[in-house]
Amino acid sequence: KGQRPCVIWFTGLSGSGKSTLANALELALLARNKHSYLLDGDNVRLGLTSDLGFSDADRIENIRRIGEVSRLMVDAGLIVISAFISPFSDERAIAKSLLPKSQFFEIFIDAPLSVCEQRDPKGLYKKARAGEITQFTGIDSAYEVPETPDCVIRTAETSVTSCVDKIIGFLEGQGVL
Ligand code: GGZ
Repeated sequence: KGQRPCVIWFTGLSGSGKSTLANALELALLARNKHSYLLDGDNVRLGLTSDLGFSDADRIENIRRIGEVSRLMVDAGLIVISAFISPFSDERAIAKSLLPKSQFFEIFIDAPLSVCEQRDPKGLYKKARAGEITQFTGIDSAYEVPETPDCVIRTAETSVTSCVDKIIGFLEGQGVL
């Protein structure tokens, strides 16, 4: 298939909409006959990084492995959608450094913490506030806001469809689609 393999790297808080948008984007790419693969907690943290938790060191190693796997998948010709909090700028930069500029796009899935906390789809913020979970991103673990993302998607004020349209438009602008 004629496609430019690349990594579409989502970063954002828990509840910001990464998984929702990643799944919707995957469908939109499929509709365009693009061969993509979605890396997310469901298929990575259960296997490749199942030995890791949520300490800073474990997150760093989690993202390091995901960056390497993303590069391998790009070598295999895929469009990779990577959807992890990836809270630290340094590790995002390392993942980016593994590929040419034209094949790695950092997309900041941006929603205020208050909105993410209100959404709380898994009740994790509630548990974090109650102290039942520690080292929770945004509560007692850091999230370093991307300073130079390639694209910013604000999910608090935008529908899923419009968010996906914006990402598709961005990828078209980059010549990926
Ligand atoms: C953050 C946690 C934590 C802690 C469990 N902090 O919203 P979710 O539930 O479905 O997605 C979150 C996911 C974060 O895993 P990542 O691999 O994306 O994190 S990182 O990039 O920082 O390595 C959340 C759940 O796991 N979860 N405990 N303490 N999120």
